[in-house]
Amino acid sequence: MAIVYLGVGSNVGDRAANIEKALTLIKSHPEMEVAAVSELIETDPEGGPPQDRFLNGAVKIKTDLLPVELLSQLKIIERRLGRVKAESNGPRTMDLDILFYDDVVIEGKNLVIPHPRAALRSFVLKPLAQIAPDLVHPRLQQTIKDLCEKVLQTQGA
Ligand code: PH2
Ligand code: MG
Ligand code: MG
Repeated sequence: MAIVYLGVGSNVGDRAANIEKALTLIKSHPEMEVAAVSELIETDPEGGPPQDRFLNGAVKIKTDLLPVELLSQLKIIERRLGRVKAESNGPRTMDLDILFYDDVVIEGKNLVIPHPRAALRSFVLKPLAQIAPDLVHPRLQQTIKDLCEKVLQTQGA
């Protein structure tokens, strides 16, 4: 089974309820097992147009789905929660991102793992550091705890 870390985010509608529903759908999926869930944190939007604040969290799952299969299942869950295709980095009811999939490195057209901006974003690293401080970023060879400390030092967040 692969160990996968997901980033969850929402900044449209009832953000906490959206994330609860996403977690329920992930938990009830026959090929995903939830192993840990971080606290949800409120974060300022990074990039994109002016928009409301996000609730962000991180989830550890176990799965036998391949990375592309997992991506398409997560997109189905995003759509079930009302996600519509919108501008890049714009507001969204639900965003489910694959951050890490074991220590796999993939540079596909539609899927890049580790998530290309995971190591730069405090809204990803802070919740992830709660559930996986010692996880080593397979490209950067640094732990989530160290990456998180660096980002918080430079961003003062
Ligand atoms: N997601 C984005 C763009 N900006 N900012 C915050 N704080 N949280 C997010 O989840 C987020 C973002 C695109 O996926
Ligand atoms: Mg995202
Ligand atoms: Mg996404």
